[in-house]
Amino acid sequence: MAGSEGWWNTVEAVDLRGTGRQDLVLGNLGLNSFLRASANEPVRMYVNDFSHGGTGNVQQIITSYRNGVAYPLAGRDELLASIPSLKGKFPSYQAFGASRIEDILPSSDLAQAQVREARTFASAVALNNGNGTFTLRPLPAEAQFAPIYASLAGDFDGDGKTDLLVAGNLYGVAPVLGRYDASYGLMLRGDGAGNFAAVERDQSNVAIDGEVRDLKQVRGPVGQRLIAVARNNDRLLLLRASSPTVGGRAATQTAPGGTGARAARSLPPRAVPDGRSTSSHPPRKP
Ligand SMILES: [Ca+2]
Repeated sequence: MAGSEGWWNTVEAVDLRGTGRQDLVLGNLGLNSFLRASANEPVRMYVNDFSHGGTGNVQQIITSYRNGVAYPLAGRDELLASIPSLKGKFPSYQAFGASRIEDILPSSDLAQAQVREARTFASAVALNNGNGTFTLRPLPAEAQFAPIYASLAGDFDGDGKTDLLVAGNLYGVAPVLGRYDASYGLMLRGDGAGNFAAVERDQSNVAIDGEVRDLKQVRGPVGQRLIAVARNNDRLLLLRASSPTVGGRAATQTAPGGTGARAARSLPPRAVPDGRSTSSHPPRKP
């Protein structure tokens, strides 16, 4: 797909519209970042052994556009730490000023660098047109507040149309960017045609903190639908995803208009892979 270069974190293939074709749910960096990317002003990453250290190590330099000019994301101190040879060229902050990457590094080093470009950071769905092409459709603004690293499709409100649960966050990033922690998981109600609308948290009861890295639907002991939430450096979390009713149709048990997913309970400590047992998420009563 032209112009779809991004910092994609996750892809899920699922028939979102009942067409019999697999659409894609795509988690990207999101749009709540210092970094902005567009078709004409991509974020670039230059990778090369700019320090000429001879150890085979490479450095990555990210640039983004501000007022029509691409500047390195890293400041003088950060660049000098990874490329010490620049100290002679930029003895002061004043000398560094608003240098472009072309002002900082020799053209030969840049010519030999691997360059990667990102042109969109919006998390999206890609709708399968059935002729080998896809149409990229960004998810709503509420889904762009944080990077998405996991998605799960399912009919969570029982209206017969496929909905989405998305989640993510990213803590280990450069100070200039700040950590991406705005997501508490988000339920997106599908209209069956590839459009999705954010569901308020007080309706969805979805409140997942941490760095979510995977979502999977599982069955509980009596057949109830549960969503397993895998988080970096944290316990596995189980959410309830509606309940079967007479006739087997999935229906919500939350407040009217709700979407049916709510925190069920954390796994008992013995089932926690990392052995930690303290709980910051006490069970919620229905
Ligand atoms: Ca639905």
